[in-house]
Amino acid sequence: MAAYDHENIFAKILRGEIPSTRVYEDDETLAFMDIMPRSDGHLLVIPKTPCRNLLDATPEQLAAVTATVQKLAKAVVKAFNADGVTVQQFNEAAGGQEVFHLHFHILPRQEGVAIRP
Ligand code: DGP
Repeated sequence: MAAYDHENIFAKILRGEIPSTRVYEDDETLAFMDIMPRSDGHLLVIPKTPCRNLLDATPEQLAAVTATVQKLAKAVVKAFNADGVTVQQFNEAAGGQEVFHLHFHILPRQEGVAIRP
């Protein structure tokens, strides 16, 4: 597996070098709106420390990120009056990953409405 690239887009978002719509932040994690939302309210949750994906995440990074994912999954269901929520996570190009900083997608879902491609 390749080394962590400090110039990836989410590292730049963390450093404030490119804009993002931040919706939640704590000492260890950040959440912001996905620039290409596949459902209304599509969020991304990332650790603040360097981590390429699930394959090199420490237990501490994983614990912090998943705690935030659960918190925000509950919050978006409430905020969007959603019927459900999809959580997605991709690892390496072959696994569908495009940005190489660990992230979880949170997609609020409405009954009968497909997520956009
Ligand atoms: P993936 O690595 O396949 O989980 O997809 C990366 C996601 O990141 C994709 O849904 C689009 C989103 N994304 C890519 N570039 C940016 C960006 O500059 N800003 C934001 N907010 N999201 C981005």
